[in-house]
Amino acid sequence: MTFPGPVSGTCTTCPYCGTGCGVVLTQTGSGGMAVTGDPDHPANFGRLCSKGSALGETLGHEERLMTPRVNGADSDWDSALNLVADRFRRAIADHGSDSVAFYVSGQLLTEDYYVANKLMKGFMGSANIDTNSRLCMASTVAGQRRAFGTDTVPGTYEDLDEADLIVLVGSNLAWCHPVLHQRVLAAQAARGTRLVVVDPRRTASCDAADLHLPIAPGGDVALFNHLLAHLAKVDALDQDFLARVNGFQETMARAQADDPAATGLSDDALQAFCALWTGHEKVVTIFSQGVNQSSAGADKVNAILNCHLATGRIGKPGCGPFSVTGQPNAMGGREVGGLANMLACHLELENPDHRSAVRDFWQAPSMPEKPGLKAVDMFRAVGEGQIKALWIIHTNPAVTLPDADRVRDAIAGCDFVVVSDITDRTDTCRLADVVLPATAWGEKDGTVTNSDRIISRQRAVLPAPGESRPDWAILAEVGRRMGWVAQFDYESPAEIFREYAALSGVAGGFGRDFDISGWSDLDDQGYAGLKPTRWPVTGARSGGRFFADGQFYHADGKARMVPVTWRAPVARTGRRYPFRLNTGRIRDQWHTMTRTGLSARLSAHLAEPFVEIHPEDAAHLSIGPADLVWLRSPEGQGILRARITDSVRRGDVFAPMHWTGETAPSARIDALVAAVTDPVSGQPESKASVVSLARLNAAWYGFAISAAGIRPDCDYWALARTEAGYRAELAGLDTVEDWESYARRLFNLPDAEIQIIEDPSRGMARVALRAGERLLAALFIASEPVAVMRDYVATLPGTTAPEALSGMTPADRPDPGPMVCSCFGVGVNTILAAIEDGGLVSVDEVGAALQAGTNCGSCRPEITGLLSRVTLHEAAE
Ligand SMILES: Nc1nc2c(c(=O)[nH]1)N[C@H]1C(S)=C(S)[C@@H](COP(=O)(O)OP(=O)(O)OC[C@H]3O[C@@H](n4cnc5c(=O)[nH]c(N)nc54)[C@H](O)[C@@H]3O)O[C@H]1N2
Ligand SMILES: Nc1nc2c(c(=O)[nH]1)N[C@H]1C(S)=C(S)[C@@H](COP(=O)(O)OP(=O)(O)OC[C@H]3O[C@@H](n4cnc5c(=O)[nH]c(N)nc54)[C@H](O)[C@@H]3O)O[C@H]1N2
Ligand code: SF4
Ligand SMILES: [Mo]
Repeated sequence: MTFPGPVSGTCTTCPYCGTGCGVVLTQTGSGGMAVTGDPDHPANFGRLCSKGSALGETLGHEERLMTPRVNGADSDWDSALNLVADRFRRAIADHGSDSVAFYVSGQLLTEDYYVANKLMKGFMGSANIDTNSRLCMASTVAGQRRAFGTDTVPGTYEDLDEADLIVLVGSNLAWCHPVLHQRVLAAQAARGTRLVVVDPRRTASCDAADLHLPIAPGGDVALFNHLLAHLAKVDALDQDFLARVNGFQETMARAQADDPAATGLSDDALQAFCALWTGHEKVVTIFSQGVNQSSAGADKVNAILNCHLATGRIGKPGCGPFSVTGQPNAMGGREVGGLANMLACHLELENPDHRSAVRDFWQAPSMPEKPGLKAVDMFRAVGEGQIKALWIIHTNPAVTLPDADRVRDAIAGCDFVVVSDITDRTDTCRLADVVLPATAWGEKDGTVTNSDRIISRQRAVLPAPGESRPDWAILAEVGRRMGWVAQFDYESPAEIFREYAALSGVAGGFGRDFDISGWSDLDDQGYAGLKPTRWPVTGARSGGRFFADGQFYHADGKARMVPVTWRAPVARTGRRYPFRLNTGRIRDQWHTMTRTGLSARLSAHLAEPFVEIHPEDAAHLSIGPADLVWLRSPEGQGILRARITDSVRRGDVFAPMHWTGETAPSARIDALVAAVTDPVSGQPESKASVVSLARLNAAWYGFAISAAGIRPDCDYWALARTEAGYRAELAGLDTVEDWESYARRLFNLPDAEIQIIEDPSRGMARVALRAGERLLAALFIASEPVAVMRDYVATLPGTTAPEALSGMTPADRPDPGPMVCSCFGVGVNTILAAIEDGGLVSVDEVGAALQAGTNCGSCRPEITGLLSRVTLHEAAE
C-alpha cells in the first residue's frame, strides 16, 4: 500500500471524530479515491488516524440505499415526500404539535441541522427535536452553562502544545481522538508534558501516562472535590480570579465535606495527583464520555470546572478544561440548537426575548415555550404512543440508546416512522415505514465545527449515487410540502449558512458568545473556498480563547462554581447482578459500523465483540480465554467472547458498543444498559449498568469464512469483512446432526462441490465448499472454541488453498496473528518476532523494521504494549 504525498485534490473534513481533521481527497486513475491528511489544516497538520486513512475504502455503493422506500418497497421521491408531509401534518392536526418528533445526530452538517431545527421548532411548533448528542455531550453542555452562563469550550488545541500537565478524565484519547493523542505525545517529547489518565480501565491512552488512576466507576466528583480541597489547603488558589467567580464558599465547603474514599484510589495515588496539579501551572483537563455518560455527568463536569476556576487556569495559553467532542459536528449541533432545550446560536428556549427574536427572524407562525423531550424520554413517549410521527436522521437508535430492546419495540410500534440514512441495512431502518436515501460523506456539502470551535467545510467530490439527496434538501422539501414554501426555499447549503450566520448576529446582539455574523454576506464563492476558521467571526472579534479576561455569560458577567457532592451510579451491584458493565469504543470502528465495517483493514483489528473480565473474576466463574460469556442485566441479555485481562478492575467488565443486529445480534450491548439519566442533563449513564456473567455452555462452536456475504441464524454469531470476503464466529446451544447441509444453508451454496472431515465423537467437523479448485467457503466446527489460525484462514476464500481444512498456515508461511497496524497490515506475531529476533527496544525501531506505526500512528500505543510485554517476559526469565 502506498501513501501519496500532498496532492492538489479537494480539501474536506473527516466525517468521524470531533478532532475534525482536514482531509485531501483525490480521484485516482482507477476510479477510487486517495485520502491524505491536509497539511494546512490546524486540527491535524497532515496527520490522519487509521479510520481517517481508510476513508477511501468506505465509499463503495455495495450497501447504499439508492431510492426512497415505503413499506419495504422501492418508491419515488414525490410519493415518499408527500406521504411524510401528509402524516406529519395529520398528526399535528389530530393530536397537536407535541405528537411529532425528530431524532437527529451530531454527524449532521450544520446546514442540515439548521433546517431540521427550524422546521421543528419554528414551523411544526414543537421543541421535540433532540439528538444523539444527548447521549454524548449533554452533560458538558449543562455543566458549562451552569459555570459559564453559556456552552463554550474555552480553550484551543494549541493549549495541548503548551501545557505542562494534561489530565485525561474518562477519555481514551489514543483510540477515540488519535490525532489529538499524537499531539499530546509530541508535547510530551518536546517539553516533558506530564500525562495523567483517570479511567477505571487501563486503556491504550495509559501507555504513555506518568500516572494512571484506576478510579472506581463514578468516582470523579469525589476526586475533583478532593483536589479542590487540597488546592485550598496548600494555598494554590487564584484570589484575583476568584473575584470573577460566584459560589466559592459553598462549593469549597461541599468539596471539603466529600469523601475521597469514593474514588477507590490509594492515598499515595491521590497525593501524587494533587502534587502534579500544584507542581504545574499550565494544566489542561481533557474529558469525555467517562465524565459525560453518567447519572452525575453534569456534576462531574462542574467538579472539574471548579478546580480550573478556583486556580484561574482557564482561557490562558496551556490552561483550561477541555471537553473533546465525539462526533464531527457535535459542536455545530449544539451551536445550531439541535438539543430539545436550546434555541439556535446559543439562544435560550426559556428566555421570552430570545424566543421572539428567533420567531421574528424566521417569520415563524409559533414557537414552543417549553423544552421538548430529551432522547431517552422521547423514545419512552414513542413507546407509550404519544408520538404519532417520528423522523430519525443520521443515527441508529435501535442500537445505541440505552434499554435498546425497549427502544426497538417502541419504534416498531410507532404509527409512522421515517428514517434518513445512506444504507437501509441498519437495525433502525428495518423498523421504518419510510426510508429516505441520503447522500454520504464525499457527496455532500456543508460545514462542521470541531472540538476547538474550528468551522471547516465538508466538500462534495463524488456524484450523488442513485436518487440520494442531501439531508438539508430532503428536510426543506418536506417543509415546502407542508406549506412553508418561502421559509424553506433553499437552493444551496451556502444560502442556509448565510441565514444562520445572520441569525447568530441576532444572538450576538443579546451578548451571546456564538456569533459568526461576519459571514452573513459570504457569497457562494466565499463559501466554496471557506478556510478552517475558529469562531467567533464578527467585525470586532475572531477566534481566540474565551474567559481569559474574566468575562463570563451569566447576567452579572461572573462565572459560577457549582457545589457538588459525589453520588454513586444509580444501578447498584448486588447478589443478582454482581458486576459493573462499562461500555465504549475500539480503535478502528465507528459506532454501529455502517461505514468502518465496510473496510477489511479496519475490521481486522478487533473482528469480534468481546467482554473484558479480570483474571480473578474469570477464574472464579470458570471462564477461560475465548469462552463465550452470557451476560444478563435487569434490561436484557447478551453473549460475548471473553477477553481475560487485568486492564479492568475486579468486579468491572467492559464491552464495546459497535455490534448490531446486522453484525452480531447477541452483542448489541445497549440491550443490557439501563435507561438511567442525569437529572440535570438528561444524558444516559452508558458506563455503569449492572450485569451477571456465566460461561455459555454451547453445544458447538464454529468459525466460517466465505467469499460472499452470509447471514447466520445461530445463537451466537459475529460477522466481519475481510479482504477475501467475510469471516464469522458462530456458536449454537443445540446439537447439529448434519454439518454438510448446515454449511450449504449457511453459505447458500446448495450445489457447490464439498470436502468434509468429521469426527462426531469429538464434536469436530470441517467443511470446504468449492467451485472447481477455488475455495468459496469453509466452516470449522468444534466442541470448544475453535482453534484455527484465523487471520491466515480468512485470506483463503477465492484461492485454491488445497490444505484449507487444516486451518493452519503452511510451514513456510508464518501466521501474522491479530492485526495491530491497519495501515500496513502488520500482525502481533510479526511484531513480537521482530522485537525478539532483532532486539528492538522502541516503537521507532519497530517502525523502521516493519513500517508498523509509521503512517497514522494509531497503533503506536499497542506497539509500546508489545515492547513492554517482551521486556517483562525477558525480565522474568
Ligand atoms: N475509534 C473510535 N473513535 C471515536 C468514536 C468511535 O465510535 N470509534 N466515537 C466518537 C464519539 S461520538 C465519542 S463521544 C468519543 C468518545 O470518546 P471517549 O470518551 O474517549 O470513549 P469511550 O470509550 O466511550 O469512553 C472513554 C473512557 O471512559 C471510561 N470510563 C467509564 N466509566 C468511567 C468513570 O466513571 N470515570 C472515568 N474517569 N472514566 C470512566 C471508560 O473506561 C473508557 O475508557 O469518541 C469519538 N471517537
Ligand atoms: N452503551 C453505549 N451506548 C452508546 C455510547 C456508549 O459509549 N456506550 N455512546 C453514545 C454516543 S457518545 C453516541 S455519539 C452514539 C452514536 O450512535 P449512533 O449515532 O446511533 O450511531 P452511528 O452508527 O454513528 O449512526 C449513524 C447512522 O447514520 C447513517 N449515515 C451515515 N452518513 C449519513 C448521512 O450523510 N446522512 C444520513 N441521513 N445518514 C447517514 C449511518 O449509516 C448510521 O446508520 O451512541 C451512544 N450510545
Ligand atoms: S482523529 Fe481520526 S477519526 Fe478523528 S477526525 Fe482525525 S482522522 Fe478522523
Ligand atoms: Mo458521541
